[in-house]
This record gives sequence, C-alpha cells and structure tokens, in this order.
Amino acid sequence: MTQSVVVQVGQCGNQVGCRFWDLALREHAHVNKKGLYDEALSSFFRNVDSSEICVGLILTYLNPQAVLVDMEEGVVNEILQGALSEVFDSTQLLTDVSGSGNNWAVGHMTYGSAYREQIVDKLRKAAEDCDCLQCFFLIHSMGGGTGSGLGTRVLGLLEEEFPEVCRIVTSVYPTAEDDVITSPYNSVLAMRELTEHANCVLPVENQSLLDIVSKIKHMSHGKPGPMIKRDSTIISGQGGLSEAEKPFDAMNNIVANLLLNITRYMMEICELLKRHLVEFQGTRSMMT
Ligand SMILES: Nc1nc2c(ncn2[C@@H]2O[C@H](COP(=O)(O)OP(=O)(O)OP(=O)(O)O)[C@@H](O)[C@H]2O)c(=O)[nH]1
Ligand SMILES: [Mg+2]
Repeated sequence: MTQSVVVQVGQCGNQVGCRFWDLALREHAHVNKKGLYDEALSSFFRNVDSSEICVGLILTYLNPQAVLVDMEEGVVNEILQGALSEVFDSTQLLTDVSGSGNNWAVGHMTYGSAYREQIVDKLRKAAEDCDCLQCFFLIHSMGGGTGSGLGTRVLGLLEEEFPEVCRIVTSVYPTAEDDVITSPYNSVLAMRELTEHANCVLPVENQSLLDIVSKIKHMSHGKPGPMIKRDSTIISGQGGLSEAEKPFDAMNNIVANLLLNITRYMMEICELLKRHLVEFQGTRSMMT
C-alpha cells in the first residue's frame, strides 16, 4: 500500500488541512466500526504503537502523516487545543511568532531561508515514516504571505529532496474583495512557482466556495422542503451550521470533502501524472 504526506502551510493551509483530517477520521469511524487499522487508513495515518505499517491490527494511536507549518502560532495552537489535539505530535509542527504580514517575499525568502533545514528535516522524517511514499499533498492559500510565499518555497524543496514523489497542490485563490490588499501580487508570484514545481494543482476559488455555501444554506432552509440537511457533512464539521463554527469552516469543509474524494483515486492520479511527465520531458528534449 502506498502513502501520502500532507504538508499544510499558513493559516488557510492549516485550517483546511484540519477539516480534512477531522472528516477522514469521522468518515472512517463511520464505516469501520471494529476499530481496525485498515488499508484506507494506512494511506494517510500511522498506527503509532505498531512497529510497522501493518493492516488488520487494532487501532492504538493514530497519527496523521502530516507536516504543519505556519509563521504565526495562533492557528496551530488552536488546532492543538481542539478536537485534533491528541493526534499530532510536536515533531510535526513548525511555527514562528509574527507571520509573514501578507508579504510573499517574507514567506518565500526570509522564512524560507531561515527555516530551510528545519523544514527539510520534518519532511524527511515524515517520508521515512512511510513504507512506500507516493505523493506529497500541499495545502495553502495564494493570497497571504506564509502559505503563498513559504508554501511555494516548500514545494521547491520537495522537488529538490524527493524528485520521484508526486507533488499535488491545493491552492486557495482569493476573492476579488479579499481583505488582504496584497493578495493579487502574492497570487501571481506563487503561480509562477506552481508552474515550475507542482505536478498537479487543484485550484480552489474562495468566491466559488462562498457561493456554494450560501446555496447550500439556502437549500437547507429553503422551500419547498429541505433538500440538504443542516448537519450535512458537505459544509458542516461539527454536525450543524451552529454559531460555534468559525468563519471559514463551512467553506473549508467543502474543500476537505473534495480532497477526501480525490484521495480515493490517489494511485491512479499519481501514475497518470508520472506518465504525462515522462511524455512531456520526452517532447521537451526533442525540441531542444
Ligand atoms: N478558504 C479559506 N480561505 C482562507 C482561510 N484562511 C485564510 N484564507 C484566505 O487566505 C488568504 C490569506 O492567507 P492566509 O492563509 O491567512 O495567510 P498566511 O499564509 O497565514 O500568511 P501570513 O498571515 O501573511 O503569514 C485570504 O485570501 C483569505 O481569504 C481558510 O481557512 N479557508
Ligand atoms: Mg497567517
């Protein structure tokens, strides 16, 4: 069985990433009532107490194959105090204090250089914990400083360190009315890096997420007759559109659902990407 490692960078990357882990665990608990470590889990989770990745064992302590990076500590600290507090261990986390101030260059150049070694160490450790690593899944926003700048720096490091491993990126694009004034510049700078270093990019547009959420909310309240339950996992993490949910939660749940569905076809996607890459390199060498 092959494995994937999720690398979540910046506020958006970490918030989306955590909705993904939460959904994956809840969905698995729903279908696997016996609490066994099975093949579906082994793609993204380690059963820590067991010395090897061996399916069929009783679940002991599940640890997501993930690296969490943010140059502010707030979001990661919140994760550590929430429902997922037990699953991550400190070796998977990398934070600083002040963030990149929505400045792509600070994330890419300043933090990228300062934390290069630490990031590579964490990526290597995550890769070593896998039996057969097939794919890195990077999640980030295009509009801020850390996800966009440092996230794309991490992408370059992944290519340098693990050229054989597929790099699939989920990039969240800002709305036209985004609060972050520099978001168009950050997005353009990040886009150039994505074209250079990613094997596949899944672009997600915040405006579309907002539209989908409002449509679903409308349908769940709408007449005649509700078509979508209020606690649908499509947009709801905690079982309902309660006031307790944070501003981006409903949007992030849509992305988490999308990612979870894609991961079912991970092996096929990676093989397809590799085939295309070989063909593309062949064509390029013929042209030069
Ligand atoms: N869908 C979604 N978008 C988000 C979320 N958090 C922030 N964004 C969007 O991401 C952009 C800002 O990027 P952030 O991820 O907050 O920034 P960062 O990577 O933490 O970078 P710095 O704060 O500058 O260090 C804006 O376009 C926000 O609308 C989230 O949880 N979900
Ligand atoms: Mg931030």
